[in-house]
Parts: sequence; structure tokens; C-alpha cells
Amino acid sequence: MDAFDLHAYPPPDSEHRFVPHSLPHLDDEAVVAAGRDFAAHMTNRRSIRMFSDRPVPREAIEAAVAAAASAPSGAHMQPWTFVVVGDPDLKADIRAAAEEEERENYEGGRIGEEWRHALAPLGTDWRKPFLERAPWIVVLFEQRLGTREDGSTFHHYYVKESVGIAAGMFITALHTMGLATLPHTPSPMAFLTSALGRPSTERPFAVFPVGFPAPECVVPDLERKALDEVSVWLE
Ligand code: IYR
Repeated sequence: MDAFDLHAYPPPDSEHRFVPHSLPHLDDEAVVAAGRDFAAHMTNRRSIRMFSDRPVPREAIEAAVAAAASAPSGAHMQPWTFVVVGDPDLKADIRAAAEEEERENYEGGRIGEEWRHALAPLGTDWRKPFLERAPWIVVLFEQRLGTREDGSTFHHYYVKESVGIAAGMFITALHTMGLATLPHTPSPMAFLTSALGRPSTERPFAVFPVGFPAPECVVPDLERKALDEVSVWLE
């Protein structure tokens, strides 16, 4: 069979169902214009550390999680759990635990000279008040294994890649909704698994404080790499 034979897919003898799929037709100019508009929109996204205390409706987080959970995943295993924390006491616990670890990072020498130099423009230190101030913290867990109702487990595939894509889509959804976040990677934050009642088959992947930027919010004056620095074209 020809490699380009459309009729090689789906396999004619498959026992599984395939359903039609299409996208609205756009002409080439519209495709390019939509891409440029979206790129401009995304270029406006920034990670923030200065959140407003303005509440965010639960429904907004639900929508962002639904968008993220539409991500592609290895063998469509959807190996993610989004734990949405709005409880102030739990947020305070997460902050306290994060600060304990980060104090060790910054003041206990876990961050070496080169790393310290790389972080300097971001102006970070061990203090993480935003983990309490943001109205929601979404902790994204990767499911190392799947679990059946009877408690038995099965393989998940490309877990980090899948969860990383879902994380990107979560960030994109929030930005599109006028919300901001900071992807905070738990460095040792294993305590989150038990503190948030997750099974031992799951590991925290990233912590996302979510909210509106504070009116006085500032961000580091960073530049993004140009297209020709991030892409290579073989035409
Ligand atoms: N986890 C620390 C340090 C840190 C590391 C990286 I890589 C960053 O991009 C930002 C911070 C902290 O959260 O401060």
C-alpha cells in the first residue's frame, strides 16, 4: 500500500469505531491572520508573581481545566489530575511547605552560582506569598500509572510529555480568559501527594497559582528569542 494512500487509515479490519472530523474551512489569508493574531495574543502572556486578591469564579477554573484536559496524550490515557485548591488553610500549608524547600534552595546552597546568576533577572527569593494571595492554586499531578475501579493498575505512556502539553494548554486557556499564573515546579514537593489526598501512583508536576494581576504588578523586563533563533527551516 502506498504510504500516502488515505485509505490505509483507518485500518479496514479494525474492530474500533472512527468518526468524521473536520475544521471550518479558512482560506490561506485567514489562516495566516488567525495565526498572527494568536501569536500576538500569546506574546502578551507573562508569568506573574504579584496577584490581586480579586476572587476568580470557580466556573472560570473549571473552564480552564476543561480546556487543558482536551490535550493530546500518549495512547489517549489522559494521565493528569488537576487538584484545585481554594481553601485558605490549604493554600497557607502549601506556601509554608514551598517556602521551607525554597529557603533550603536559596540559603542552604542547593542553588549553585550559575543557577543563581540565571535567576537574578527574575528577582525571586525563597518567599512565595503569591501561593497564599492568589485565589486558587491548581496543582497538576501526573499519573505514573492508571488505576481501575478494582484498584489494579495499568501503564500510562509518555506521561511527562502528555502532562507538559496539558500544562501549556492550561496556561494558554488562562491567558485567553484574562487570568494569569506562574508555573511553579515543585522541588521536592512530594508532600503535596499526601497533603492533597492523591494516591501513590501520582506525582506533583507543577503548581499554578491562578488569579488576576495586582494593579501594581510588575514583571521582569525580559526579551523573547526571535523566530530565527528558535526555528530552523528545511524547505
Ligand atoms: N524554585 C525556585 C527557583 C526558581 C527556579 C527556576 I528554573 C525559575 O525559573 C524560577 C525560580 C523558586 O521558585 O524561587
